Amino acid sequence: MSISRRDFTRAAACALAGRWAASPALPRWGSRPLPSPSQLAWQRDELALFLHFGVNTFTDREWGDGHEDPAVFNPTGLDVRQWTRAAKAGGANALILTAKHHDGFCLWPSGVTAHSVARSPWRDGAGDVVREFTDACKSAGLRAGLYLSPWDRNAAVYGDSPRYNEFYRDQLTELLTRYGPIAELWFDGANGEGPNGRRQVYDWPRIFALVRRLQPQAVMFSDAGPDVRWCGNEAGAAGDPNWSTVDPAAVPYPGAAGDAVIAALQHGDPRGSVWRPAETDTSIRPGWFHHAAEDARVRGVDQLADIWFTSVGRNSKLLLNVPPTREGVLHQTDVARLGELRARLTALFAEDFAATQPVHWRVTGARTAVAEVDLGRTMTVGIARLEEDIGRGQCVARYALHGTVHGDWRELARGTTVGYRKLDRFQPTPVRNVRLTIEDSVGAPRPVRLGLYRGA
Ligand code: FUL
Repeated sequence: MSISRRDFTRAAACALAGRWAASPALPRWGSRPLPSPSQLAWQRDELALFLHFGVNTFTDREWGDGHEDPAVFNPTGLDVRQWTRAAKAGGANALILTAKHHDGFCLWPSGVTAHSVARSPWRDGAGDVVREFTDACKSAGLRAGLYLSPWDRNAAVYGDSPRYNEFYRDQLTELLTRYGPIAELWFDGANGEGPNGRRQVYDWPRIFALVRRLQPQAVMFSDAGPDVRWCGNEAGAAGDPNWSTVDPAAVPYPGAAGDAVIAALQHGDPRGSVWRPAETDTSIRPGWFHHAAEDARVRGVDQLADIWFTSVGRNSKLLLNVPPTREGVLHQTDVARLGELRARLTALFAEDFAATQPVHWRVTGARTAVAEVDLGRTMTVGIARLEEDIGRGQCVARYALHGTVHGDWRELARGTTVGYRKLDRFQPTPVRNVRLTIEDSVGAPRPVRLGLYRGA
C-alpha cells in the first residue's frame, strides 16, 4: 500500500500539539470573522460519511497508478440506498463520494476523458455512480458532497499546467451542473507527478471561483480552504486548542507542507482574519478503500466514540470513511459499527442534568465570566458539554470546570477553546453545584451552553 502524505505529517502534528497551550496576549474583540450560512450548516451536520470507491476497490490498492483497465470496475450489486440507510442509522447528515481518485478513473461518464465508468462493463457502460449517489442522497434527505482528486495519474495533460487546469475545471463543471446541489467539494492536498513525470501547477483561484459561480452554497474543503480546512492529520484528532479562525497566509495552497502548516491546520489562529473550521477525516478501517483482508480490522465502537470526542468534541466535524465493497455495498461489520456508535452516543448524552436547572451567567471582567448551576441534588457527572453560539463567532480561550463535593469545590476539567462544541470526559464525580469559569476569551465573553452527563 502507498504511504499517504498524511501519514507522513501525522507525527509532526502530534509533536506540535502542545506548543499552543501558552498563547500570547489575545486580540480584543473587533471585527472578528463569522461563519457563513453554508459553513454553519456544514458544522451542524456533525458527522458525514466518506466513501472511497473506484478501481482501487477492484485492484486491492490504495493508490492506483492510472493504468488500470476500466473493465475492472464492475460492482455486482451496487446499492447506493444501502449507503444512505447506513448513514442515517449512524446519524450522519451528509456523504462525500470519491468521484475521481488519484488514478483518474471517473465514477461518472465524463466528456473529457475516456477513463470512466462508460468504458466499464458495469451496467453495460451506461451507468453513472455519481447520479445514483446524488439521487439517493436527495431522496434520503442527506447532503451530497464530491471528492475530485486534483492529482490525476491518468490524464495525459496532467503537468501541462494550463491544459490540465482547463481539464480539471471541465470535470468540475460537469459535476456541478448535472447533479443538483452539491454541499461540499473535497480538494485533496496529495499530489505527485503525472504520467509524463511532470508536476502540475494548479490554478486554485480560478478553480475556487468556478465552484463559487456554479454552486455558491457549496463549501470547499482543502488544506487552504477556502471554506473548510483539513485538521492536519488522518488519525481522527482535531487540534486542542482548535480555533475556527485562521490566518490564510499560514497555509497558502492545498498540499503546502511543513511543521508550521500542520500546526496552523491543527490549531487555527485566535487572531485569524478568516473563518475556516477544521474537518477531521479518518477511516473506519486501516485503508481508505475496501480490502477484504481488513474486514476483521474495523475500528471498534470504543475507538469510534473516542474519535467523536477528539473531533466533534473539539470543535470539528467528523468525516468518517466507510468504503463500499466490490459488490457496491457497505460491509455489514462497518454498518453494524455505525449503528453501535449512534447507540453509544445516544446513551452517553441521554440525560443532561443541567437541562432542567437555571444556569446563572455572570460577566466578571473584560475577558472573564462565570456560569453556575445548582443541580438540586447530588448527581454523578463524568462528561461536560460546552457550546458557544458560533453564529456570533468563537470567543472562549481558556476555561475551568469545578464541582462541589461535600461542599468543597474540586476541579473536574480544564481546557482552552470551545467553539461549536467541546466535550470533556473526567472521573465520574458526585457533585451538587457546578461552576464553569471562563478565564480568558477573545473579546467580551458571551454565554456558553453547559450540558452535564453521567459518563461511562
Ligand atoms: C489522502 C489520499 O492520498 C488518500 O488516498 C485518501 O483519499 C485521503 C482522504 O486523502 O491525501
